Amino acid sequence: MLFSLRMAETATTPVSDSSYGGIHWNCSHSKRLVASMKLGLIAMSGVRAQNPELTAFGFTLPGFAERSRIVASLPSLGLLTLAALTPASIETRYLEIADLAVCHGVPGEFDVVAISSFSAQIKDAYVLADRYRALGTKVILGGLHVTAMPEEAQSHADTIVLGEGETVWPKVMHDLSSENLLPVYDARGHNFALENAPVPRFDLLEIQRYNRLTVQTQRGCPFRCEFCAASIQISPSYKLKPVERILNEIHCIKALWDRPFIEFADDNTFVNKPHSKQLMKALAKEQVRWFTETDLSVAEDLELLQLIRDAGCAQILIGFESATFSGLDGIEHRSNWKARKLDSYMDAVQRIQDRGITVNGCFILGLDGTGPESFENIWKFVCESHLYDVQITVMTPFPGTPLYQRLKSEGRLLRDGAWELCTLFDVNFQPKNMTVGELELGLRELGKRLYSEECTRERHSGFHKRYRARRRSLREVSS
Ligand code: B12
Repeated sequence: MLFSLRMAETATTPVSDSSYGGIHWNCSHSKRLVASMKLGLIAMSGVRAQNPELTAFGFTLPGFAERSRIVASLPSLGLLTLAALTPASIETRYLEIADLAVCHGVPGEFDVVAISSFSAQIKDAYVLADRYRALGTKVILGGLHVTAMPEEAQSHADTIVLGEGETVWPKVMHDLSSENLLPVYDARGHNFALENAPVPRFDLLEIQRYNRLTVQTQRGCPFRCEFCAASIQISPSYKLKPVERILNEIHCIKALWDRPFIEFADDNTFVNKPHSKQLMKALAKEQVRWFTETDLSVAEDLELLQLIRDAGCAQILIGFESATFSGLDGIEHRSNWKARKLDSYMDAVQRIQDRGITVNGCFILGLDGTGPESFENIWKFVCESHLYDVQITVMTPFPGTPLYQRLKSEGRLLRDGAWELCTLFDVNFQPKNMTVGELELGLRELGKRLYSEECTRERHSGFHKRYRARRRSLREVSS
């Protein structure tokens, strides 16, 4: 298994109002807890790839392993959010399990556990759920995978929750207390308003274990990329969290960690430009560093770019997906937006990076409109665009996505139900214009080139050189 193994266990400590800046959501836990019920919130939390050659590759390449180490330390924002909606009468603990193989039996003694996992570790989640149920502990399962595969999940749980957890969690807790839990709580017909978003219970974390924390500023995305398996899967519409709510969360984090690093857990942060600008202006006063994912349209708004730069941005990650028109054609279902933007890719990278914002460009390997030549195309694009960082992943048919349905109906899934391969690095489909072996080799070879120490150093130092030169020339023009 790839990367570090971790199992953190943090007990709920009742907190006083003052330690959280008087923000109500986090502080609703009474000091006079009469703990009648013990709830374990358990996050499956590893970062992994199954293919042993890829695993070895992951360990040996610094650029690649570095990013994985960083992201591997993120907590489950979903569970921390539900914790904020859990009544004070229920004693709540938050745990993470990175690798079930090193966890014998079950961690902790609980009356009920709520387990969250994405597809890649869902089978481990099921094993854990079965172990708990064998001991008489009630199991609640929810999240993206469970929402996509409800029947499968139901056979490992007393209760499953489909869709956004917030809309039904208070009822789940009520029914739990009255020993009346239902087998299914389906929130998919409800659209949770982020105006009502509670502040996640960051105070449940042993904060020093984390090198960044997540904050969600919105859910969904107006685009419809065929492969997307993020919050678009559970959010009935694209919606924004009010800026004051986002700031509340950041203030709560700062009460625990004065100069935090934040990762926005959004599908596409800067789609709505007025909201983005309002958020950036507010963030500029907060002294936090942050990272997020977005699309290329940021490059078209110079005012926004300046605000992003001034607001403490460490890096933005942009889904370029492919370096060719044939690769992009048709992947965004609404208006073929990504294909239409291809001609502006190079300029966009330059415009963003000229403002001192580093771009991590993401490319998907194995797209239907690409063949073995695509690896060289990406390499050339990365060199010519001077991208600061690059992320390459393999096209992945996550359950619930249009891509999964299409590949299944075309008979192109190699192992249907092999969710452990949903890692973004393992190949589990028959590529259209190359063999599986060519795709795996292409990933490894391109990875070796892109993540070599030399190439990474050149990309990074090239960025700084170009940025300094641009600032010098701007100074000369203005003087
Ligand atoms: C932070 C993050 C991580 C973190 C934290 C994981 C964690 N334990 O939550 C880490 C770094 C560990 C991680 C690991 C991986 N990740 Co990740 N990650 C993300 C990221 C950036 C944000 C997720 C997030 O915080 N969302 C916000 C919260 C509020 O939403 P939520 O979790 O869906 O929770 C809501 C509901 O689903 C529900 N809910 C969730 N859990 C539960 C449980 C119960 C009991 C109930 C009732 C309700 C409920 O209620 C919540 C509130 O509405 C997303 C990308 C993105 N932009 O969204 C990718 C993403 C989720 N990750 C992804 C992947 C592929 C991985 C890895 C496989 C990478 C790898 N190679 O190892 C692993 C898999 C780990 C696993 N457990 O299977 C995919 C998952 C797709 C899928 N459907 O499986 C995403 C969408 C990225 C992508 N490119 O497609 N990831």
